[in-house]
Amino acid sequence: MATNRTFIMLKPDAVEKGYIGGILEKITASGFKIVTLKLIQMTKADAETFYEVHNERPFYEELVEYMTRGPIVAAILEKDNAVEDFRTLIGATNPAEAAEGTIRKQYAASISENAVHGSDSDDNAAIESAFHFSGREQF
Ligand code: 3AN
Repeated sequence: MATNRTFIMLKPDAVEKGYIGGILEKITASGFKIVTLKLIQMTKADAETFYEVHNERPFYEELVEYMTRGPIVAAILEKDNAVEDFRTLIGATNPAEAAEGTIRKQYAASISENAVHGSDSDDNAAIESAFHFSGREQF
């Protein structure tokens, strides 16, 4: 996996509210290329594994329930400095603290339902991409 790639998800709240098109438009307008993308339903086991790092946190159960209540969009994006630039584009975890012009400022409802995920490091981008996409699905 090249380090100019990041893994992202549009979470169930964003999909439910019909924000897929608006968020993808903002992503591509910000210079990211979509290298692969799919709509999938995460199982409870998927979400527990994906968010294992948070399993001691008080919001872990709520997070697993939220991430499995409907389909998500999973995608890999490419751009110079993709991981950091995407984190800047999505804004703070808590949308109340997210900067103007960020995806979370525009589309996220709350800290627990915050519309979008972006990997926080190149290593995690590779791990999370491999979790959701087989080699044949990565273009
Ligand atoms: P980010 O998504 O900004 O990297 P993380 O990795 O700290 O934030 O948290 C992962 C996910 O866990 C968040 N996107 C959010 O859905 C949920 N989460 C984080 N902090 C809280 C919290 N204090 N209360 C409820 N849910 C939270």
